[in-house]
Amino acid sequence: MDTKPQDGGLGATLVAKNRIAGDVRAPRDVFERRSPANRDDVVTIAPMSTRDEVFEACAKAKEAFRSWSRTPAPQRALVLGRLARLMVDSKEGLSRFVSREMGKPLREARGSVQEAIDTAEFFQSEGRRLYGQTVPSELPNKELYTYRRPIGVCAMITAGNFPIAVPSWKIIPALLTGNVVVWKPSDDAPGVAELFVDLWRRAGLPDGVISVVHGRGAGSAGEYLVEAIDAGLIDKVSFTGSTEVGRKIGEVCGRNLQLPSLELGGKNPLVILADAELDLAVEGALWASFGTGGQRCTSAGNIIVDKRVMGTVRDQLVKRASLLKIGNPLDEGIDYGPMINERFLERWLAQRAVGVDDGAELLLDGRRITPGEEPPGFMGDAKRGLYASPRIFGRVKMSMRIAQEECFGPTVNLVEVDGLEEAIAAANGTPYGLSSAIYTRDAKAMLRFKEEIRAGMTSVNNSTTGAEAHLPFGGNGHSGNGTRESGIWVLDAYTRWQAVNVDLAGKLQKAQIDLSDSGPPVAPDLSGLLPS
Ligand code: UN1
Repeated sequence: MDTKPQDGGLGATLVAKNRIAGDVRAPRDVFERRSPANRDDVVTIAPMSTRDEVFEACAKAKEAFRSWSRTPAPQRALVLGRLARLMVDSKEGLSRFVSREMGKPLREARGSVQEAIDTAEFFQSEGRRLYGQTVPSELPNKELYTYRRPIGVCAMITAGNFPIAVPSWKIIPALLTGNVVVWKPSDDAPGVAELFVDLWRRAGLPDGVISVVHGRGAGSAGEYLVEAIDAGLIDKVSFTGSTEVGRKIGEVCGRNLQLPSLELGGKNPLVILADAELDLAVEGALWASFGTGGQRCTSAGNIIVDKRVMGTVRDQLVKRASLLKIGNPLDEGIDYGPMINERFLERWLAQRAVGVDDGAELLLDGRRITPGEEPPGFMGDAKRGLYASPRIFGRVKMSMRIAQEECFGPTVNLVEVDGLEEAIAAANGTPYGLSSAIYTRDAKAMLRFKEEIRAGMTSVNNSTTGAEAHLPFGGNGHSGNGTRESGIWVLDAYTRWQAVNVDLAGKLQKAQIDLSDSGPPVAPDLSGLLPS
């Protein structure tokens, strides 16, 4: 890969490329990705793809589909095994690059690379299963089977907050099952995409099986890829991003009779009942709210607390949040780094006035961190980075906009309830249903919560974040369209069932008609029921 040194002693700039069917294309136009920790640090320069390039990538992918889909699954899986080993070997360098490019703390970046390794290892083994079924036939001398068949050209559109883990959830199972991929990575992390695709190449993935088209969303590569659905160039879409964009993609897929995988927003509830182990609950709430600077789709939005323990939870949470160490993501000592981009920062800044207008109480008045106004212990460059201190709203009612609307960033609401019933109602009181959590020692309350919460994922005595790579990931309501990623469940997203029957009778057998057992020898009198 190309890198060029930058002036000013910053890291080298990575030059990312479009790879279309194995060909590296010289870009007509480019965009820069600067580190959110230091806007002077140009981390990556990436091509701004044209519509023609995106369409060409899709058409070329279709050509590659013929041979890749016919490659035996255990052989496809070997590529995943090599990819996993390459990621293990390059984990530290990759993680440092993730931190520098999108701003999550190095510790978490290592976790997100590990998530991709776990996914590759899981699906390597799945390549030796990918089971279908044998099914008994109702006719003699006849065999019935089912097979999973790949769908074709899969368009992947991914977000910048998990720039290697979430793409791996999509690309790895799609390729394992014999599909081909055209990937539009986030413009917040084009360099991570370049490195990831380079590892695929080194792992022996044939040219053309994965193509990358860089660019932005609206009016750029993301939108062109969606246009390619109507042009008949794409068979399946997998998207992680906002509910608003997911809805538009869903509409285009719907009119093309396609079922996309949509992983969308969340306003995730974390419930703390009166009998909870409070230190554990506060620690979980703190991590769920401010881990990754609140920029996970699984971040907690509403902390729903029984009134009997609200005072203690509020005081502890506010105290601990105000002590969080914010700063350079590559510094091992920080709790969270910068906002991923200016857009998230602007929305987060605007959320303050929404909460105040709604009548919520500002328990911790998180602000943009500016030079001269750094909080104690701040370890970043306030002039050059997009930093924000934690915001906590108290006295929040579920009817308020801040309780209903997702806001990526370090902000969380405290909602007071009286007992389990009210807690469940509040937890289900948003249009979303991605992840959720409850802290309690009461086994019956755990059971009730698991059964009644509308979310696709639920933690008991753990935070709302931290899904594992072999469990189904996905949400209900406005959090998605019911599809799931990860584990064996994602196989249904990238394959279609084929039913096969093999007739060995040597004569035409008619299903449902040529039955050797035609039922009991009784003829009920239907004369009163049938028309004469
Ligand atoms: C996301 O924010 O889109 O469960 C994915 C978690 C991570 C994945 C989050 N393993 O928080």
